[in-house]
Amino acid sequence: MSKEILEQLKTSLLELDMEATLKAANSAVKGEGTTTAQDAVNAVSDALQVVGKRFQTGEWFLSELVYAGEIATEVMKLLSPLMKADSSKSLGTVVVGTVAGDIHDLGKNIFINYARSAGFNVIDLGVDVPVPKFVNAVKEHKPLALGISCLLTSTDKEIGRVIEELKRQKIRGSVKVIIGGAALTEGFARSAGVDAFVPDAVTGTDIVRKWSASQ
Ligand code: B12
Repeated sequence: MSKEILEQLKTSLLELDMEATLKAANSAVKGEGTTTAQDAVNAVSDALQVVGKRFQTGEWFLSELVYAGEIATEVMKLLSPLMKADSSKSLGTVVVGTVAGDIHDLGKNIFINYARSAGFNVIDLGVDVPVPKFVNAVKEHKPLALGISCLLTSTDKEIGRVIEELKRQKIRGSVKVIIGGAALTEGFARSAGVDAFVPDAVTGTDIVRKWSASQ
């Protein structure tokens, strides 16, 4: 996969050209050139940052935001096989979901890919996950970590609610909580009482790997 393919991936997505974007992603999957799946994921993420800005400034409308999201979803389906590696021994279980009221899942799915390829058993609760579903999954699967994704500032309070419910049910001490997503910051993470906030999926995987090693 060459730099040109990554540029093609980015510009095609920003031109909302599904066919050309998938063609560029296909070349990436076929391993033409030297760059990695992470480079391709970064190219998609960069393009989506621009999509977000265009939406924010009113240059693009909801229909364009939705279609860019659909293209990115298809691209991630093609890229995810590249992020998977064989691992015979599980490093532990990680439960992951996107908070209630939020249906963004691209970032969550990238983290899941990386965590699985690192050797974790990942239980994916999906999107729009209500507090009881997070808490029941912790009770049922007894994971090493609970990963929560949140892209909307209107739904970030859900994270504090999950923490409160884990405390109320006296299981907060049994699980580490890691959060990620565009709406979140380090300061928010501290006030919500989680164990870690990460800006990207690779850092997130490194942190759960460290938690697993120090068990
Ligand atoms: C694509 C997109 C959509 C798609 C989502 C498709 C999908 N399947 O996910 C669709 C069209 C559905 C959508 C809908 C909406 N969206 Co939207 N969307 C985006 C956009 C452009 C990209 C998000 C994305 O996927 N980025 C790429 C991924 C890879 O990045 P990421 O999610 O941050 O994930 C990385 C890290 O954060 C981390 N990570 C993420 N989660 C987790 C979890 C764990 C456990 C870990 C360890 C790590 C981790 O790892 C990832 C990889 O490194 C953003 C713009 C932006 N700048 O983020 C707006 C954005 C998030 N959306 C926004 C809005 C307003 C909406 C809508 C409300 C629009 C509307 N009026 O209807 C709806 C909300 C629907 C809902 N109820 O959820 C706003 C939010 C503003 C705010 N501050 O709250 C943004 C910021 C756009 C903007 N600038 O205005 N959206």
